[in-house]
Amino acid sequence: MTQPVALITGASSGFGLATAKRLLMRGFRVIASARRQDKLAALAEKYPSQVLPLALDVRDRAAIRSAITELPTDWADIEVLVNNAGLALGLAPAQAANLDDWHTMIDTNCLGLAAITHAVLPGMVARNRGLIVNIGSIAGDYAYPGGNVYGATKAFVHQFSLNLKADLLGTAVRVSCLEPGLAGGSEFSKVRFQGDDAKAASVYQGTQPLMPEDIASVVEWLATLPPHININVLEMMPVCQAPSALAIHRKS
Ligand code: NDP
Ligand code: 8X3
Repeated sequence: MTQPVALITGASSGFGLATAKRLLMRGFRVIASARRQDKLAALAEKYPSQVLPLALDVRDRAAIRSAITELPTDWADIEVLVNNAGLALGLAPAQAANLDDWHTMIDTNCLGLAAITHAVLPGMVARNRGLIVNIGSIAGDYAYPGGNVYGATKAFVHQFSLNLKADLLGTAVRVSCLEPGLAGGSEFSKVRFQGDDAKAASVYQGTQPLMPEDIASVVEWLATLPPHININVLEMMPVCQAPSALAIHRKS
């Protein structure tokens, strides 16, 4: 039997890279996609013939369309799509936020994820098999100061996942939205704080956050469940985190 194919976006670091390694260990072949070709090439070198590097900016609709339609025949039947590419930019309150950052987050986290899905989904439906794992976030469920558009993009991921499931009823194609909380060991906070390592490190000070391998192990679990089970939404947090009480501002 040929090894199933997983397409992972954002496979150059963090959750995506850890998930690629996990699925490779489970016998998948991986189409590893991201913008940084050097990182993808390093992964492909480590796993020759098991990894197909795919340099792609998920904000480029035309590039996505041609990349998916031009996949080599033996890589074209994507069994698992992990829509993981995404980012947060800044933590400023909405009234002080950078509008370009908002556009980048919406273009990447919402439109990019939708475009990849739009390109891959028809093949899954035609084969009547497949799994889409969308990486959302607790930020899509719980508001926090400075989360404004980032949280809203992840609320999109949550609802898009559920609506996909509604459309796919009657097919064997599955959709899951995985929503992690505080997670370290990736480039997420460095990107959010524009390369400020000290600020990024302070996010995790005194905590034991989730790590990319933790998220990868849950994706692996989702990808190896019996085919009649669909996990709709899965929220995960480190033990050191909890949904907080509603905030109240009191006059002093
Ligand atoms: P990383 O910054 O380590 O990984 C983000 C990945 O997305 C990179 O591989 C990056 O690759 C890729 N990416 C970013 N923009 C684009 C783009 N325009 N086109 C293609 N690829 C892109 O962070 P994480 O691993 O932590 O984040 C992965 C996902 O998990 C994100 O969607 C994030 O929102 C979500 N998440 C993160 C949490 C956390 O606390 N870390 C918690 C909950 C959810 P490259 O730069 O090479 O293109
Ligand atoms: C990342 C988790 O809490 O920084 O999605 O938004 S959080």
